[in-house]
Amino acid sequence: MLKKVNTQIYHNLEIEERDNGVFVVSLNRPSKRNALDVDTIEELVSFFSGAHQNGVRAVVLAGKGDHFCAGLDLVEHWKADRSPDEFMHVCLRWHEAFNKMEYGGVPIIAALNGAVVGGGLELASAAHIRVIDHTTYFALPEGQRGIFTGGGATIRVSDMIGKSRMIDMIMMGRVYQGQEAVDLGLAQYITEGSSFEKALELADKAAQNLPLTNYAICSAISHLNNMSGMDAAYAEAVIAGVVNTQPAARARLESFANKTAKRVRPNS
Ligand code: 1HE
Repeated sequence: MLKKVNTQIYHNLEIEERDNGVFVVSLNRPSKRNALDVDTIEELVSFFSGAHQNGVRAVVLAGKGDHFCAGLDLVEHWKADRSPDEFMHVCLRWHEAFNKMEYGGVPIIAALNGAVVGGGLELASAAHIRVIDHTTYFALPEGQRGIFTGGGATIRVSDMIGKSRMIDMIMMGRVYQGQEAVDLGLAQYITEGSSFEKALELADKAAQNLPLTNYAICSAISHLNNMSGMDAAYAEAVIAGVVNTQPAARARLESFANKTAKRVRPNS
């Protein structure tokens, strides 16, 4: 049975429920450029751990204010003067949050504006779809700050743009934006209007897919990519056995068979 999202327990995130199971999850520390402190990461873990069971069908992930996210809360980190062990455990909670996002089975559409830098890019890269507008820019300033990535950039950013481009970004502080960022694979969509409006439109569209189909898209593809080819082929067949025979798909298949379903046509 579906539970419900308790929006009251979140403070560093603002959670807004819209129609058809679409939720807007916004980083809500604009005065700190939505820098990721320990509490924000815990709220991300909490929301995304239960999202599918709580009836969340698609998420728009956004940042309040002019910047999506400035990455690790550098002031908190500096003040805490952490030991290696302490910071390793901070990073493990980041991985917990971002893995819950990537593998959680709920479509996450990131609406990116302004700075998407450092850990902000790591967060964005755990989303399934990234939308940018003319304000958005990507960077990995860790090299210049005397630190390194710890929230999965070595995995997800290098997966998106390739290892050598990621090395260049973090070593040189290189910034990417606009169509070039899309061409490199940092985002799938660029819009002339606001990234938020476009992300909402895409989330509404994703939410119209069957939940089990979205679960496979937003979980299985990532898992399968971690496997050997032989294992992935086997696991894909098992997943398709479950998803492609779901009773909820019968009506959609029938409407194709009786020629009432929309056909796939080229873009006009
Ligand atoms: C912050 C942070 C932050 C802003 N941690 N407090 N990330 C970075 O190296 C990015 C650092 N931030 C920036 O380069 C700029 O702040 C921005 C380009 C994002 C925005 O510039 P701007 O001019 O709009 O804002 P600002 O004046 O720099 O900052 C406004 C406030 O936000 C200010 O706080 P205030 O109390 O003095 O008003 C800043 O201190 C605060 N702020 N960014 C803490 N990041 C798991 S490892 C991950 C590794 C990383 O992510 S390294 C971080 C990389």
